[in-house]
Amino acid sequence: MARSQEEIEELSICKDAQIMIEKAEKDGVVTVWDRFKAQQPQCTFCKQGLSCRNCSMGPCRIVPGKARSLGVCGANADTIVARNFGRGVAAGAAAHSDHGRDLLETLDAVANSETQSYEIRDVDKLLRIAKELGINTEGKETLQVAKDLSSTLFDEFGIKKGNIGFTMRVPEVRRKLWESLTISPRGVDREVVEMMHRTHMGVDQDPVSLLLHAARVSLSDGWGGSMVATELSDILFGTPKPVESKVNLGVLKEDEINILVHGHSPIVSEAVLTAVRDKNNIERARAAGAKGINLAGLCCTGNELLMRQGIPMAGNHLMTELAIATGVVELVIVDYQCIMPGLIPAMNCYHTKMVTTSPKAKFPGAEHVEFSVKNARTQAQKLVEMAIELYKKRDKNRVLIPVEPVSMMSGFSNEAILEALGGSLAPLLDAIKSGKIRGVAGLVGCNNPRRKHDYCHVTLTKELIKNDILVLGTGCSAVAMGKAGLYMPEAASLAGTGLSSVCKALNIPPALHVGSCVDNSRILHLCGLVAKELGVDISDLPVAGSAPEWYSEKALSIGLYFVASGVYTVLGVTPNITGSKLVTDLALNGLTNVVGACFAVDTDPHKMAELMINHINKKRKKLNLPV
Ligand code: XCC
Repeated sequence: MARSQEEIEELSICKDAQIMIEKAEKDGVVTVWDRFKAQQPQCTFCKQGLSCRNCSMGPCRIVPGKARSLGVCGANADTIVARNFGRGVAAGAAAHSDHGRDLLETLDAVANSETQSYEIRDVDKLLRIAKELGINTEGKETLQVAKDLSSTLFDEFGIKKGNIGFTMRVPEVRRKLWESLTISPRGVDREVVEMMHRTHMGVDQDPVSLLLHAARVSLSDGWGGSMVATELSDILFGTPKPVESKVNLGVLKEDEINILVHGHSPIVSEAVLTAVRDKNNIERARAAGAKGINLAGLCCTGNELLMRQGIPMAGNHLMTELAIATGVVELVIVDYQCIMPGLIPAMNCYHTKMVTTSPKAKFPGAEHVEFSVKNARTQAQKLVEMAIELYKKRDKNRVLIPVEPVSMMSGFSNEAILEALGGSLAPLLDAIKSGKIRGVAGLVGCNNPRRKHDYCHVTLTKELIKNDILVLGTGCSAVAMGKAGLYMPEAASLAGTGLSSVCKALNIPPALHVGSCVDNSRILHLCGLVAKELGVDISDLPVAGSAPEWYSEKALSIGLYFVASGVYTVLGVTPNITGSKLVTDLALNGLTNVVGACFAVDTDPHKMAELMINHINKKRKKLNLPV
């Protein structure tokens, strides 16, 4: 039965989503909300983390305090919950870091002149990062430095000895704390493998020990794999600078060929962009009756293109099927992560084709055009030609572009923030000390059909900026803020007087788009820089993090590396750990005594804001700053 208008408004705060949910229903497209409904009621054992299928004596489902309080092997609820959580963190860290490794392989191929498809666009950053990691750059050719850097970073993935190089960005006091807890991150490959080992039947049964290792895994992602992904993406594709663009489904164009890139890595999307801008292809598109070729992004590969190239953003995670339902999308080109298999039946309702490009992520029903570092240019050309052919099949009677696009600013890398501040952190620190900016919040993560789409992201951001807290956004959270108009300097009118005066002086928005999910490493780095400048630990800073609508295992890793780095983090969706009081207490309280920060969970964005503001005030008081 079709949903009423009220029901649709309960699903999303976004006009484009609301209109398209209705059209999708009419067109017979099954969406994530339909499948979510069909899954109800969901398994309460799994929800609490109390089911285990790590071995074939099971699967087991634990009922604490009852006859079934132990699994067949004898593992109790605490062990099972901690093991499940640890495996989730490991999967998330692996996803980010394997993405980082793809960038590394690309840099290596460029360094060894094995590809014509990519180049080094930010040589200054290459030299800076190489020096930071102890590589001698004196008198060396650029490509030699790139070779040395790639060889150093390859070693770090599985590290031979010691800790990963970027941990030098952390204040010494925190590095020592990590050492004392034996959670200093070694290479991500090693940490993830060790987590899989520990969670095998009959290995680590101690929930505290498992959680500490989960923290170590996450740190090897945040200060390792993700940071490598960010820094190498900047070196290869350019370090982002402030740029204005557009966001929401209104960026799609009725009179042009529309190509969407979806996934995470910039390696494919940058190659597609080059082909889309090729004059001959634009001519071909015109010959096919279109005015041009329009490239737009979805999710994090969209964020990568938006940050560096100003390419418009069609939407975040829950908008991906709805984008197809506009009927104007010729091609969806995907790499990996967050691509719902539900896109395949959705595209089958239209002339749209989905093309997979990574050998790691194939989807039955999608065409596979495999990209490698060497063939990216030719494969991208093939895809653009495919889109031009598909345009001829578009059914003009089934087209609906639901709204006008909204303007947004993007491109706030740490380098760009420093430049906006006149080259040093001093103005930011002064503003924090005076209380004009009371603190900084990182708002990150996904959408989840458990929450009204974008409601928590937007409401929480508005509350924070109203209270003079500068918001840094990444991932799908950033897209939500962009759509709500919070990424334009004019949004300063929604901020408190202090933050608003800073924004007006610098002509920046009160919420800054700092990138994709791997770019949470930019936030970590900034925290490290500020803490070092102030001579304190990261856990002393008036900062907080939040993933208000998270769904993915990557978000688990992100949340945990923020906490393990000393950043209090509020989640808007409860992780599957409530089956263990011990693990839940540790996450929500106990971790503070261990790493100086913990998680909080609340589903109401107003209460989430209150928690974050109270935390920031507490930290300000401790630093003797006005509250
Ligand atoms: Fe995926 Fe990165 Fe989550 Fe969005 S925020 S749903 S992880 S695209 Ni990364």
